[in-house]
Amino acid sequence: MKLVRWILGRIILVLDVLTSPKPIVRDAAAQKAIDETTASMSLYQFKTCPFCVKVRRELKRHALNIETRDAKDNAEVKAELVREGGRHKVPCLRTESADGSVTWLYESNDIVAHLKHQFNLASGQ
Ligand SMILES: N[C@@H](CCC(=O)N[C@@H](CS)C(=O)NCC(=O)O)C(=O)O
Repeated sequence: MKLVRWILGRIILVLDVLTSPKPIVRDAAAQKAIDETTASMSLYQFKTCPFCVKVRRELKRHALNIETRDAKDNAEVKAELVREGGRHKVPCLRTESADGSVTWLYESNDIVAHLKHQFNLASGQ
């Protein structure tokens, strides 16, 4: 079972690389403004989780530079997700506000919808 999961994981990664979306290009000022906001975000994820791949592809497509944290192999990151987010489930988007408050958003569809709304992104943008 572990081997099957490993093989499926590699297939997912290869397909992801082969069909990787092309990032949109913004003018420097617009990208800088977005980068300043996304600097306070991180995506807790597993490398081969298909839901995480889906979110990472959206980040790439929309040129959202959000740090990714490995909640599978990094015990510290995993513990942080469970302790502060409440569940060991990925993907999960952590956002720290200017006042220091932190939100944890689970569910790939919700994460993508939230980012599209926050940055006013259309599908092709
Ligand atoms: N409906 C969720 C599904 C997420 C999901 O099932 N993630 C799996 C990894 S692919 C997970 O976190 N499993 C918990 C674990 O392995 O401990 C989404 O779309 O984000």
